[in-house]
Amino acid sequence: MKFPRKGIPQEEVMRELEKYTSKDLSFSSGKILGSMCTLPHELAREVFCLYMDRNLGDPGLHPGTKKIEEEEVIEMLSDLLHLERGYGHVVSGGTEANILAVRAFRNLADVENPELILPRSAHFSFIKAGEMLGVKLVWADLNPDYTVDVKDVEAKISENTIGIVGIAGTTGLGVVDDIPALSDLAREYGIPLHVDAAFGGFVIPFAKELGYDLPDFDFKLKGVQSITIDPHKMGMAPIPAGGIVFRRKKYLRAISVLAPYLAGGRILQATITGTRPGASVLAVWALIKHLGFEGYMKIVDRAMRLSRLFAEEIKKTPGAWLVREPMLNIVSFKTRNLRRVEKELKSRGWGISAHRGYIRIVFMPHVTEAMTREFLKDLREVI
Ligand code: 0PR
Repeated sequence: MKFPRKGIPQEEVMRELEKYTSKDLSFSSGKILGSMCTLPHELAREVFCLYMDRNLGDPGLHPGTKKIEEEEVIEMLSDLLHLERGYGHVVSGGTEANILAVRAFRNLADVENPELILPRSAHFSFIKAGEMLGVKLVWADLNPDYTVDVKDVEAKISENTIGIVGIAGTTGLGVVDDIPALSDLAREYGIPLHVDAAFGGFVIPFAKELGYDLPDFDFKLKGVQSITIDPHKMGMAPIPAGGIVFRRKKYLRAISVLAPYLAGGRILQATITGTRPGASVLAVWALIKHLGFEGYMKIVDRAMRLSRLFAEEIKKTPGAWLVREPMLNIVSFKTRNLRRVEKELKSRGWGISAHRGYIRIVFMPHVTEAMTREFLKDLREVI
């Protein structure tokens, strides 16, 4: 398409847009079952639209928004993760958060051939981190229950190891690694541990309080030096809103560069992106203030119950079986003739994928019991 010489009226632009976006699945369609995102909470949408001009790349212009990020959002996230004072940012997503953690570990380690040990179940954002930062990825094997094999992690530690990664809510299965054991290992060898709780960060604290038996995963464990926790997943915030929290300021300092000419004077910037949305920070702040721990507990309670209900139904479905019992609100299953089943379900409008060798259903806040039953009906018919 050519860059238009003359513009067209707004209404016409909107009509054209509608033509394209009507092809998208929306979270209110009742059909999206495989996504880790959801329809953002209405308060967050309102705040996001109101403040979309705020730029945290130049915090001197927006000191109020900066204060909310530094002193309130990061503090509230730290508190949720059992840390009195944390250091970090609301970033573009889990990918940037993971990259920042690896970058901090690499810069502080000062070894010539840096290596990062991570579970085979780790998200592909670490592949980007490894490539961009010149860090070799050393993959640790998984146990039969899909948690990382801590003995294999230990066997792979070398003098080049700059850090270890544990996952609290894997992308495919929602599995939480044995983070307490990884933390002990990290302390024993004097290596920092990063926990990727991009998904689990807004699930596990609430699920534990509800009585679900899940391992500790956060700063309560002394070996944990950084955590990725994404508000734009189970936090119900608008995209983009990832989160990175470090235990100590030295990690943030290790990735800061000088931006000498901005409105705030000579400032240090640790994020990958320069210009970045203050609206994301304000939306996250508003949501946490509005929902509180109890509000998130209700959301997680519903999601966890629905996951268990679905898992039990899968067990009763001939030709389908669970990959493993769910730990969080993600249920993954295999079927006979998986490819054909996937194709047929998609042709019935379901937003799912089977690219990992199984179908992953993520019980996000927009997923209802009626949707789940509708899907089960289709699944049984298709199988
Ligand atoms: N860490 C973990 C454990 C993740 O699952 C993800 C994303 C990331 C990091 C990276 O986060 P960002 O995508 O925010 O950078 N996991 C989702 C996935 O791969 C991302 C996603 C979200 C995919 C919504 C599809 C979708 O519709 O499943």
